[in-house]
Amino acid sequence: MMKDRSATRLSRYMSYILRHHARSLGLDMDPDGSVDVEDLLVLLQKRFGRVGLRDVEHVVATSDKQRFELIDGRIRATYGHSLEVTVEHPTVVPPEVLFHGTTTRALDGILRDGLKPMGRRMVHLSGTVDDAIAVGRRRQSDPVVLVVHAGRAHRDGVVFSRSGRVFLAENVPPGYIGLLEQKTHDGQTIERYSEVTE
Ligand code: HQG
Repeated sequence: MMKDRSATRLSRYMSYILRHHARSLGLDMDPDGSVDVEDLLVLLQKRFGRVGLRDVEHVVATSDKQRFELIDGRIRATYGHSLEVTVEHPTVVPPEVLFHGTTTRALDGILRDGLKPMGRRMVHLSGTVDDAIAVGRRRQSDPVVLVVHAGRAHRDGVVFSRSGRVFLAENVPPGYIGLLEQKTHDGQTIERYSEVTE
């Protein structure tokens, strides 16, 4: 079986292809974002040498965020696309609060314009502070964590859907976004939501 590190490298490259570059790399991608897994394997083998269907199946089955779906020989990324694809996710009544990990640099824009999909098709939100911190750490070691008042947004008509443990929305207006402050007190982590007021 593959080592975790190889599985992560394979998973990252699969995400890169299936979310962003399938078409420019010459893969025949359906409108639902799926490609023939054998065609994907050819690209993976070009990059990594010996990679087989079992390795891809391993990555799909062990992806902590259920990043891929492999059905009847066709594989697609479940979220995160910049490519124009239609992945139907069930709409959900979201938890009262969701979280979003981001950078200090992005903060002004987000508080002014709300959360926008930027380079992707959807805004991605986390169900836990830990997940949001992990998302933010891709860009900044001490990331900013935002609280999204998803329950209130949903009641006001913002549509949320869900892909595994990732929550999705087309955008989140600034009125539903606050800052999370995390403080450690006597060894315990205390979370406090603070609304951002001008
Ligand atoms: C920011 C990974 C300025 C937003 C992650 C983020 C996630 C704004 C960046 C998933 C803005 C976009 C997606 C505004 C949003 N002004 N900046 N109005 N609105 N932004 O990578 O959420 O692990 O497209 O805060 O874990 O970081 O690869 O989105 O910093 O789940 O499966 O613009 O991708 O999933 O960055 O990441 P991204 P994201 P995987």
